[in-house]
Amino acid sequence: MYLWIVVVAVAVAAVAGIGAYLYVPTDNTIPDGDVVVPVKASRPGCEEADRCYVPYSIAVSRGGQVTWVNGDSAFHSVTSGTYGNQTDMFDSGYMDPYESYMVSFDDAGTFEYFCTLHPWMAGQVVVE
Ligand SMILES: [Cu+2]
Repeated sequence: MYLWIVVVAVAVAAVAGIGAYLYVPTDNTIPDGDVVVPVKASRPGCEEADRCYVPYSIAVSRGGQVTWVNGDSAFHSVTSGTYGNQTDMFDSGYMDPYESYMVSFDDAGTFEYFCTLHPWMAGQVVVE
């Protein structure tokens, strides 16, 4: 079984009503994810086709979870808000290759997110 490591989940959950978890794989397998950071997302250009996070937009029901996986060989983050306007809803911190990050969403709405390392990387979660 995979071992989930809780990262600031309690603090984040208390503030925003969500849970967030960073998963560090114990071997070289890429874990399953709903949204994947594809190879070469660290280079500008992926935003031209909205493919810095795949899929760019993902829909979940209230109370649902989204899992991101870093499938690239560079560090990336999954951080709420937009570049220059970060919010405190969730932040994976630096994700190593093959690490995954899970956030549960309790409130409806459209939530933008981005990568703190690569300003062109953006995506969104639509909670219905
Ligand atoms: Cu990035």
